[in-house]
Amino acid sequence: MPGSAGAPAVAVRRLGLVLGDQLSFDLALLTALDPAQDVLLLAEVAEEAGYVPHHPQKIALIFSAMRHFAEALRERGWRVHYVRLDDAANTGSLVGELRRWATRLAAGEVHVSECGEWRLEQALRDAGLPLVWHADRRFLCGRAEFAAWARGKKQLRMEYFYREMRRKSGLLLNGDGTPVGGAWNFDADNRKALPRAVKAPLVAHFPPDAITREVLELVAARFSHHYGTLERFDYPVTHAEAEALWAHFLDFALPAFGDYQDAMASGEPFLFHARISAALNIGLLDLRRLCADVEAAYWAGRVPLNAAEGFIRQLIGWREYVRGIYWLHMPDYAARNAFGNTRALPEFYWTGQTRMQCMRQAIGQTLEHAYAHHIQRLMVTGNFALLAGIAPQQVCDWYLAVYLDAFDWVELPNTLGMVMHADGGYLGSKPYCASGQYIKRMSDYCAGCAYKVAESTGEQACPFNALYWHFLMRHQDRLGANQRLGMVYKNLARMPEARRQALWQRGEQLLARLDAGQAL
Ligand code: DLZ
Ligand code: SF4
Repeated sequence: MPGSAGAPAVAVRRLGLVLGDQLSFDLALLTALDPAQDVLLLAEVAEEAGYVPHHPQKIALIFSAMRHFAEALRERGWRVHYVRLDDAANTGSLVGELRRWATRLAAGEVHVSECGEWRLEQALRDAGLPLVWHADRRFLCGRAEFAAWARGKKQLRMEYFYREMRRKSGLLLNGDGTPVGGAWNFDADNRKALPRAVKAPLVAHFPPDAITREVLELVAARFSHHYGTLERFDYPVTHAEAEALWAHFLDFALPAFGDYQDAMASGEPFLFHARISAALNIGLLDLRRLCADVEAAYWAGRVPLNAAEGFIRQLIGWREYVRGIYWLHMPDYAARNAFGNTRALPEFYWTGQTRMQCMRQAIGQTLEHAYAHHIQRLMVTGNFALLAGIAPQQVCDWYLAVYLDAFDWVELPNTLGMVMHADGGYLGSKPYCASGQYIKRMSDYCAGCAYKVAESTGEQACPFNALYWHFLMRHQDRLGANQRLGMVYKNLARMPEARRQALWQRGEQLLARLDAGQAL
């Protein structure tokens, strides 16, 4: 019985650890080890599940995908020790399990892969084990390569890094190395609101199999105190299921993905988004393959350029860029707080109980599906946290906990840098602050809201409006010189003093309510 205590110790030379977000057959570690004589370890541990209150669906996804992957490895001839969360001998941490099994198997070498989190990588380094490290080949740009690109630059910009990655990968390039379509970036063509007549495609479903059902029971019993529901669990847990989700996206959603990438609609949690980020981040899909498929769909005339380029930009541009920044600046990056925010994260982030329809929709679907798309995360929940001056570390912990695809390397720079501008503008040139007008333009939320988006002061006024101006006023020293906010500050300067005062007062009133623990 794998994972059970009492079996006699067998001397093996090498032990390989496969983490819950490293479930790829082409992991460098698996190439280096030999199924005929080496042993693999996968472990479900309380520490990883509980160091932030992960959404129960996220824990279920990882445990189920780990169990399926362990089976698939065994079918390929590997000896796998699999530790279940409720195994009596489980020490509760990955370091503990690695030590226990290294001792028990008298392993001369313990093979591990670069982690997705500084915390865990440090803990493994400090474990006093004979570690052999392997690079994570799932990314296009290695850590050292990114550091070389960033060297000497005071400010980094995704756009220039992205062009490097386009050149490196050869994706969407003409024969002479120029970008297809005459521009590198078609972001301006990714911002259409959703017309009423356009309907989101049907969603692909993944009903739980016996392994997943067992995991769902375990998670329900052990993690019912974490926020989020388990009932609607509907995500791929194997490579084959992830492939099916991907094929569904290519056929049904990618063609319109470019146009409606930033759109939001009530009761439509997924729209034209792929829902593959979690599968990709835990190793069930391969980045290079996905990009090649999207490029092939473009060359075959099945999808427009703004969809193909927009998708590829997210993967080889933004995703790799934030990973590079993470490893370049951890652990200091996590403590950055350029605006000096101290306000606590409002309780309604965990319950969705707010009268703001946009927030209720974004948080509600987060609790139901452990998912919200990038604009909901950036311009609704993120924008509110930025405007309200919430402590960035609390915001980061929330995003890490509630999203299925959130691992520290990708979540932290996105939240701390992009959403909260807490790195002072290192990762992005301007804060993504916006009033209710942006949300109105990109969604149908405001029509169903208790607040009035056209009003900025008074009890019925959309909270985003006054908070937006309050944010700009209170940080004028820091942001006033930012060229990309030039127009906005000009508008502020032109405002009658009485209007400015009224906006400030309304902002103060809203923040006082948050401080008093009231929902808005
Ligand atoms: C997120 C997570 C969870 C919930 N549980 C486990 C686990 O039990 N075993 C494991 O190996 N990995 C788990 N993970 C993923 C790790 O937290 C992840 O490898 C690190 O955060 C680095 O990205
Ligand atoms: Fe959100 Fe304001 Fe629109 Fe309500 S009125 S949905 S709070 S932007």
